[in-house]
Amino acid sequence: MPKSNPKDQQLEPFREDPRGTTLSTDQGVPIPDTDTTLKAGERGPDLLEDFHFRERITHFDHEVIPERVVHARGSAAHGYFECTRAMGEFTKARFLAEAGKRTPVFVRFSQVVGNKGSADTVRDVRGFATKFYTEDGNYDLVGNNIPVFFIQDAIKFPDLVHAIKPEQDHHMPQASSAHDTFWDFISLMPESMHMIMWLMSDRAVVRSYRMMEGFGVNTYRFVNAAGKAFFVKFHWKPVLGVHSLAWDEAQKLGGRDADWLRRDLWEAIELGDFPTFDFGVQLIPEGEEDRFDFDVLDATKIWPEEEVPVQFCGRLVLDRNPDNFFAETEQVAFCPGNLVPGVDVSEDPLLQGRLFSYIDTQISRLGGPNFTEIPINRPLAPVHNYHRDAMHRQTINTGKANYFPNSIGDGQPAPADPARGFVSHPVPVTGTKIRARGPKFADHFSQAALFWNSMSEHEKKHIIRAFHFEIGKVTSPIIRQRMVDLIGNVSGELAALVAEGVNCTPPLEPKPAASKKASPALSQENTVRDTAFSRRIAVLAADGFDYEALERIRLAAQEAGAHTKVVAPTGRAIVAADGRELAPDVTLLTASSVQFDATLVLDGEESVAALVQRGPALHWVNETYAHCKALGGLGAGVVLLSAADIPEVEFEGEGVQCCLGVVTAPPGAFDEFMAAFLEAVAAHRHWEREEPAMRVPA
Ligand code: HDE
Repeated sequence: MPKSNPKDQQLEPFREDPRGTTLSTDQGVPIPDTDTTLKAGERGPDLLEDFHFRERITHFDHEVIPERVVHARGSAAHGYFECTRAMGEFTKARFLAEAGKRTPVFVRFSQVVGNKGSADTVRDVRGFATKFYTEDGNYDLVGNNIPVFFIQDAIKFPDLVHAIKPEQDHHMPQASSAHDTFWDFISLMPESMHMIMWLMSDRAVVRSYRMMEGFGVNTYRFVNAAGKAFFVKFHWKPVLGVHSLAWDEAQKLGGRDADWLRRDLWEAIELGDFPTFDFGVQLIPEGEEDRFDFDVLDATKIWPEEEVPVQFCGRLVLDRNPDNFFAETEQVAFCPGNLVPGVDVSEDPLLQGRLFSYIDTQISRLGGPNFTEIPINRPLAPVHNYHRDAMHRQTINTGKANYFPNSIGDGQPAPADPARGFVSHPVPVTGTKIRARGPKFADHFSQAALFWNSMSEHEKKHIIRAFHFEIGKVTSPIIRQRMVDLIGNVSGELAALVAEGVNCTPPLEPKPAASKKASPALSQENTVRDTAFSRRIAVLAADGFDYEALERIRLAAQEAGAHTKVVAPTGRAIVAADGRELAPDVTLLTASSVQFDATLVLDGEESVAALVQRGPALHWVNETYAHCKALGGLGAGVVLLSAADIPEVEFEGEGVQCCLGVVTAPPGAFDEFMAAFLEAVAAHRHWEREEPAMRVPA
């Protein structure tokens, strides 16, 4: 374990290494027998005096704590944030003060809707919460992978969450928005329309936590040493690009490996493929916020990157898995109100409500106000104050002075020097007490249309299919029609296409598109698609495979940073054509194509002849094709592709053939084949294949 990270060093005394220790009770009494209860005679009954038995059962009975009311399912990692550009001009935050400065972090990624045990790959928003252990105390950036939110005002949050969670009578469906109560609520909440476009897009079906963006969503303030403030929006950009699963693949993964995102994060860190994100900010100087057609305080709006560029100033690297899921991932407590000097809140009404909610919920989830003393939540900065007592208090405050001002304790801890401490930015506040929002908050559709206009053709198709699936599952025709009518405010064309799939009438008088603008930064088509780093490649092989081909393929993949796994028909070692044996990594009995980014069928006539006889091998190839992933056939491997009726296979050509991510080559053309194949893997998906894929029975 790397211990150079100061947070790791702080956690060290709390870690227990069981090696060389003796079993004991919680009181430290050594216990020689932990398997048999103390009884009156061999056949019992048990004796109440058995304190070891009682202690074990009592502790077990109370092991479960409430799960988070939202974002219950998540996974986390330790790492560091490195400032890459000094930002003193905009903020006095010390973690951004000089290039090269490192700050330890703990990041928790999460699903929003499902329970703690729900599947990772459902259509949902993902949480992206970062705790920076800075020298000025903990700073939490509690964001999501979608830059806007469903509602403009936090007071609506309980309604939103009630509507999207399983329905109250039968508690179904789990971890899904595809049901009546959610769409009933949304169809009555026009302000949610922009967020809904993102939720129906590929952004909500992430391939990996390592391949999604993060956004602060709410608007905050940066404040520099001279007291000048800037409205700020925060961005995390994954260096591997923003990538998504195919919808059918996501659903199948929910059964094949419900821990898909959790496992991906864990394994990537164990393999040294450290998840890395660039950190950037969009800044609008205070006083200039009125020149935009959106209100900077409205969390249902983005600041288009073409209008307000993202300025990069840091890098996040996650390089250590937690030691204990409960102690760290479950007990970590974030709050958007955990701020450090240089970062302040704005008047965004969604943010204001969040400031109250997080600590409030943590008090009941973690059993009282002392959760800040739990090791993962402890700041690295020293803590001195007049908080006392309450459940589970760890600190032993000495002396008598538990109040301020005091003379008995020399007036200490004393208030910080304002130049060093946190001082709220002096925002002038005037106005009449009123329940209302600013006029620009009323524009609910132009940015929803901006998003739609910015999508590539295949992204648009995915959005339409997502609407068909989600609204199609709504049993009430009235709700379905109301949704179609609402979508009509974004784009008449989209509403008509949705109506077709859900048995509704297109809006009678289609409105013109709510905006004609587009923002290229919103399309995943424009993301990073030139690296096969950390991708998982399945290599199908059976007895008679070409060992040399395997070695060459592995080497080429390794050089590109990709990982290969040999998939054989069963767990038995397979024998190569030259007699060498190989233990497979996984088998057709245990694994599925959806657990890989690409599939390659190895050369070897006997091997391929054996695979052609197996339905699961044909299905594997078909499914890889249907999910638009790179598919390769080397030498005789092409025969399996042809047996699976893969439409793009070019059998007649000479040399390496590459068509829509299907790569074939004659025996021995390893280098050219792997160059083309890895390029196809790097492209992530070949969505152009979706129409032909409709013909493939996978
Ligand atoms: Fe949260 N949110 N939220 N949220 N949120 C919680 O706090 C809340 C919102 C986000 O990994 C809860 O400790 C309100 C936006 C993340 O532990 C709770 C509102 C964004 C996480 C809460 C919002 C988020 C939470 C539940 C509306 C993106 C998981 C457990 C105004 C910027 C953090 C907890 C982790 C968790 C309240 C909206 C992100 C109930 C009232 C917008 C990533 O306090």
